[in-house]
Amino acid sequence: MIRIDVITAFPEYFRGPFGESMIRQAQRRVGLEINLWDLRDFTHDAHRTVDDTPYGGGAGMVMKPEPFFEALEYLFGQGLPREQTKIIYPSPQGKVFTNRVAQKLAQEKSLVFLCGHYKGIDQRVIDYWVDEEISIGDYVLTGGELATVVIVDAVIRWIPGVVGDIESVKSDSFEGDLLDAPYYTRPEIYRGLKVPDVLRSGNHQAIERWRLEKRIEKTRAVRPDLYKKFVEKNKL
Ligand code: 6GU
Repeated sequence: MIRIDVITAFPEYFRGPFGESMIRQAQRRVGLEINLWDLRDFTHDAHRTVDDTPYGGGAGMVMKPEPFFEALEYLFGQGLPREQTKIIYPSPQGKVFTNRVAQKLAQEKSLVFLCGHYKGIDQRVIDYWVDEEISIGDYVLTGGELATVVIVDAVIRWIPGVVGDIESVKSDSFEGDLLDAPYYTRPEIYRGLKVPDVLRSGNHQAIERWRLEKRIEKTRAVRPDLYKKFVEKNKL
C-alpha cells in the first residue's frame, strides 16, 4: 500500500493522466491512494499568490516558501507520518531518475511531490523539507507537474499487482543494462513485411537467444553508455 500526495498550483493538470490507464488501475487494484493538494489553498492573499521576484535580481519568478510550508504542516498535522514519508522535489537540479530509483521509491509507504514552476521553489523549502531532488533528464520543462506524472507512472509499475505479470516489468528495457527486444503480432505478413521466422519456430531456446542478440545489437547502436555497462558487468 502506497500513498502519494502531490502539492501543486495546477491540480487540474493531473486529472487526465491520473484518471487513466495504469494509474487508475493501480488505484483500484492495489489500493494506491493519490491526493492532489492545491498550493493556492495555502495562501492568504486575495490573489492567492504563489510566486515572487528573486532576491539578487534576474529574470523569472520564484515560488514562495510559505504555501509549501503550510501545506506540508497541514498534511503531517492530519496524521501522515513524516518519518515514513519521502518528500520529492522534481527539478532539473536533481539526481537523474532511473528505473532503479523508481523501483526503490515503490517500496516507500508515502511519497509527497512538490511541484515547482518558473525558476523553482525557494531554497529554504528544499533545505528544510525535501528528501530527494530528482530530475527526469537533461532538458528543462516549464513545471514539475509533468515530471511528477512521469515519476509516479514509472514508480507504480513496480508495485506488485499493478502490471498483471511482474515478469513483464522485469524484462522491459534497462533490466540487465539492455534495451528491450523488438516485438511483433499478427498478421504474419503485412504489406509484404514478414515477422522473423525464429519467432514462429516454437524453439524457445532459439527465441531467447535471438531476443538477447537483438537487445545487445540495439543497445550498442543507440546507447553506447548502457552498452559499456553491460559489457563490463558481464565481463565480455
Ligand atoms: Cl523534474 N522539472 C522540470 N521543471 N524540468 C525538468 C525536470 C524536472 N527534469 C528534467 N527537466
